[in-house]
Amino acid sequence: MTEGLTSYRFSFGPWNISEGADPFGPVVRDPLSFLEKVKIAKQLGFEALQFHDDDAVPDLDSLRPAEITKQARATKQILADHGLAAEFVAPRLWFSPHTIDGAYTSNDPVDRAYAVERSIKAVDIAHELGTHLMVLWLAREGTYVREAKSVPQAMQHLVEAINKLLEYDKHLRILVEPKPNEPTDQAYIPTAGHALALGYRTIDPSRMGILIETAHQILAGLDPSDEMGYALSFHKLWSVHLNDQSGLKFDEDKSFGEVDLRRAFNQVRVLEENGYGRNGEYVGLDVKAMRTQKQEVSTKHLANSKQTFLWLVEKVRTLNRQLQSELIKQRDYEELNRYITAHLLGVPY
Ligand code: XLS
Ligand code: MG
Repeated sequence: MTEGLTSYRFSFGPWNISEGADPFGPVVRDPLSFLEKVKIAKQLGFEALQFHDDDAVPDLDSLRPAEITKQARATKQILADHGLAAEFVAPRLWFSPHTIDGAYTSNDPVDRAYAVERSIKAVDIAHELGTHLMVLWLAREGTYVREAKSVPQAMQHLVEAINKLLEYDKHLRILVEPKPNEPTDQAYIPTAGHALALGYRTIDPSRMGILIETAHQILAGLDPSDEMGYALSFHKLWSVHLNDQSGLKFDEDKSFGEVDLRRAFNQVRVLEENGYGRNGEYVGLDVKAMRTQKQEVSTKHLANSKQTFLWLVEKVRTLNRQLQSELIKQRDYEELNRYITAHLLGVPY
């Protein structure tokens, strides 16, 4: 364990303040402008925003390079005016007609070329926003029908696409965000292990990292704190998307710790015990406001997730380590359970 206390810095993405539409019903809240979202981020004590390329430059595909640069600079100015940073840029490779059947791994070479071109534009935007980090959530890289694609071929396409990005910008660092399904039936990169191995096949593994999202790893049937610990052990955990998830269903992006407080505690514990945040990593959230929230209280999921994280940091810091080691030595894990429960509940042990 590293000495001294980490002072955590938080981030979220503009898509985390949303209007409440779901596949079965329309929006229920008014949209907020980017500027309003920036003000909320500041008010709630966040220090950075995460971006999809078109959060920074709307309608990106219809703009000329000079227009893209101009808009990216305008976005950067708004951030600078409010003392916020951009954590990363993620190319949105799941909206265009060119990405219906996958992006980097589409069966159509024209679509694959689109995906790389679009990602290069995202690299340029990241540059303007002052970040070297790009997140790849590989939304449509996967299959609905197994026989429609070849996994080895898809891996080759993925590696080639990533290599082009690494070559294009020598400072770029890429974080793969694994997810096992949704929107595809089966995604090619479902876990930290898959993401890590993919990185080692590229031309520069030292610039390939991982972003772990809580809900995604629960959907993969794994414990998010173990996935984080795994990535940390390779020094590859460069960002997180904290949230929560109730069982195996659609990706819920619930507020952090809302479903399983102990699971949340263990994520905070593994981050804290392994010095996460000391190299400038942000505590990123990827949380969704419930459709039932009224307009005026539609950012509480952000405030609550951050608060829960900080409460749990206190729980980690006040854990009786001597008792923990003693119980481990005795192999009395049932007693360890009881102690952790009492500690989390704040009742006398
Ligand atoms: C979706 C992802 C998405 C990424 C950013 O499931 O979590 O929000 O984090 O592209
Ligand atoms: Mg995410």
